[in-house]
Amino acid sequence: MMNRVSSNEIPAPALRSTEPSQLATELLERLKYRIGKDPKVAKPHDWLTAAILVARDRITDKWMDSTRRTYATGAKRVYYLSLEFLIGRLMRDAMTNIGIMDEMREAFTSLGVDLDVIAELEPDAALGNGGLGRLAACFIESMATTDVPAYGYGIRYVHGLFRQQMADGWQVELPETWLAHGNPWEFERRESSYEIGFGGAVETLDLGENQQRFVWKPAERVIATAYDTPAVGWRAKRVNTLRLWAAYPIDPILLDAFNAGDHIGALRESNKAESLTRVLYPADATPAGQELRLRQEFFFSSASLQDILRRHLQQYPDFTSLPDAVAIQLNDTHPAVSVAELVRLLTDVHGLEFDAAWDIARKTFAYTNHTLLPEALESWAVPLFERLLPRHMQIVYAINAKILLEARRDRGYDDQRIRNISLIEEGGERRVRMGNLAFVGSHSVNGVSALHTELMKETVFADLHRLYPTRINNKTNGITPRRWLMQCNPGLFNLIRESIGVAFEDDAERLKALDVFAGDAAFRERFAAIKRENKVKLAHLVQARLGVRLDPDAMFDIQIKRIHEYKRQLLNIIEAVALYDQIRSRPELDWVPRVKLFAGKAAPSYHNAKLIIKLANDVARVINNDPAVRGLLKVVFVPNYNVSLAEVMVPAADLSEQISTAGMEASGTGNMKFALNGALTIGTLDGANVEMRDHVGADNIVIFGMTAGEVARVRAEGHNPRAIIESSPELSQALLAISSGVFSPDDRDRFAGLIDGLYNHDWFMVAADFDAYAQAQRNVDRLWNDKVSWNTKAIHNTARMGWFSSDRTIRQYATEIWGV
Ligand code: T68
Repeated sequence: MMNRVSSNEIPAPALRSTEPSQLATELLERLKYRIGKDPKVAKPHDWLTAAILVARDRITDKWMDSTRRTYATGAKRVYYLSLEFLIGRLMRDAMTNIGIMDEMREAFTSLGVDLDVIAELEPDAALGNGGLGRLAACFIESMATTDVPAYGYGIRYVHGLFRQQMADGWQVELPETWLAHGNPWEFERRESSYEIGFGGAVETLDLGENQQRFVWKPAERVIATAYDTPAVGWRAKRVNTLRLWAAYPIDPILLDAFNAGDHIGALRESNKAESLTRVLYPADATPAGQELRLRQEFFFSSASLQDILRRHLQQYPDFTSLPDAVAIQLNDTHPAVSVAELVRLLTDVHGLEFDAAWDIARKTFAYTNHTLLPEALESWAVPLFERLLPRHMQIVYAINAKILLEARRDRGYDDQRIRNISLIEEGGERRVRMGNLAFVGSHSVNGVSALHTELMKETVFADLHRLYPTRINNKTNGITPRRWLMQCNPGLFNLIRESIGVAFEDDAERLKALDVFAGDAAFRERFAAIKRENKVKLAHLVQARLGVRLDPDAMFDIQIKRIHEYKRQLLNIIEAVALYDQIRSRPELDWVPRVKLFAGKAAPSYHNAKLIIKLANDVARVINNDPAVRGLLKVVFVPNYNVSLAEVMVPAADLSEQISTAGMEASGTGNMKFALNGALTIGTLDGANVEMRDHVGADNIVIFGMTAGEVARVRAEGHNPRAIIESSPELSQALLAISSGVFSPDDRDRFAGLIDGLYNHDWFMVAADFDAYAQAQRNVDRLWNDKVSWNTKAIHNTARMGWFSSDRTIRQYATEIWGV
């Protein structure tokens, strides 16, 4: 009848006004009835919870609309399976996307509370290690923004990525406790629970006529319970679901044992189940290896697939329609066991023939690869895999037999090629290769930058690529411009709006309109002033946390990312030492004042990465306390890098360090965040840097060093790093200073081994690229001295980075892989 809300009904939150007074009323309501507090006694955390509940309630109606719309239209659903979602804080993101940020701030002011102070209390959801997890978080936001009906599936770790503290310059890991104050964003779904099995045996039932049925009888079982978080897109067009699984015991307490006095034993099962989802593995780029990790991978894969199949059967009579109704994206190989699990569920549980199930699986799955590092490719020892997942082992063998037969019989593959494509690595300990399983079980296999995708075809997947030549495709990574421009850099965002209007808010490529403003002196001044304000903000943070004073007029040169030898923080530090030497020996020259900032975590077991952190801190201490370079060079390592710290550091950068050994960084996404916020990049031709150069123009990025092809050639032919070092006086001197203990007087040999590695093999081409890097840095100095030219280039970077929006990436996945 009437489409208006009657007076005694609660208006849908989406229809409620966003007047600050209305929001203030809602805040007080939540405080009283949901938290049970009077405003007079409310603690800051109570206000945070109230704010999140107000935002969440407004999102919930949209959420239900979106779900109804997906059912009604029979739209294809996308499932993004990822062991990691590195979300960070959600409140600002949600409020910006539903358009109540400013009104909320006003509402809080009217209640005598500062929203910005409250917002700082929200813990980061750090359910990821680095780029891979952050990409998943950007994708979740962009899938909602571009109106793709999608679910993210992952694990609700009780402890996310460890907190990093410094003890005398060494990294110390402390547990992270993001759930300590509860999580007002999530909805627990007790009704969405599934049993997950491990171990046991497989029974074969003979059905006659050569027909068999297999029944897996697991020895252990746990329950997977869903926790849902709404994921709201820009302008709240759509709200999708991030569904994270937690493990619970089937019997919370063994009463017999308890009653017999074994109080600890009575809880053993319960502890074992819950330990499954307790912690995120903190190693990036190296496989975790342990049994618990394989358990985590299978646990979340199986729960997600059972959930997907249940939902499918609510709408369709059987599974023949699965590939038309469902697309499942595997974020790296961590969920690759899903390929075998889907075949098992379809055959053993739902009674399909193996060939039909295999056909459905292949049409449904797609796989994204994020690394070529051979040591980073996941594989599981056959005995472990077989013990934990006996039925899946059989299925892997069955798939393998099929693939190898086709390759040998139809394509004439010889023994060597067969060995390369096999799902089982032979020779020595037999292992299940998860990359090959994901490859053969998917209709699409994508890399994350153009270069990386080409290298996939030439290296790890060469023989599989020859067998399936249309399967590998490229989807260059992107970042969400909401978090990485609008929210983290409001000054720049407002300047852009004022200058080119609001169209870029819905289409980042419209940032192009900013290009002409690079020629406008007044605009350049304002652009530079905003950068300076962002630098002041970062300087305050560094002063408060480390007691180091930074001059916001110095060049802020920033490298923030996981600490890894291939990312070459060491190259950057050695260059700082060389620069320090030069400034001291020729103080009369016109040096450009620089602050070199670092941040990033090392995997707890990665010895050299931890040593590199210690080196950065040792070098920083010496340089920052030397009056001879005061005001010209500072080095700072900011502890506990996370998404929230990135949101302060990225907008404050003048220079972005993207200096990985060419061919080793699959894409990088930090590189995109910096350039979008008006930093110049110094970088190698690696990952997405190559495409960034194409977009921003070769004049607006500083490229140096060996190419991926050159690195491969030198590695194959062997090189003589010692000779290279000896022919570079600057480098020799810097290395001598480090290895002889100039920066570590308390332990002069501390860095000797690290530096020896450069003399002896230099696998990451630190020595080989040093001179080119140092020269590129001096070119950067020259550019810096011409402020008009620097600012012009910076503006071109912002204007031309729109293509790297994750909205573009998601549209490409949607049309070219998912068919939605
Ligand atoms: C990163 N990979 C790539 N891995 O290094 C980076 N690995 O170039 C790329 O931009 C990004 O993925 C997104 O595509 C990772 O971040 C991990 O974090 C990881 C975690 C566990 C195990 C292995």
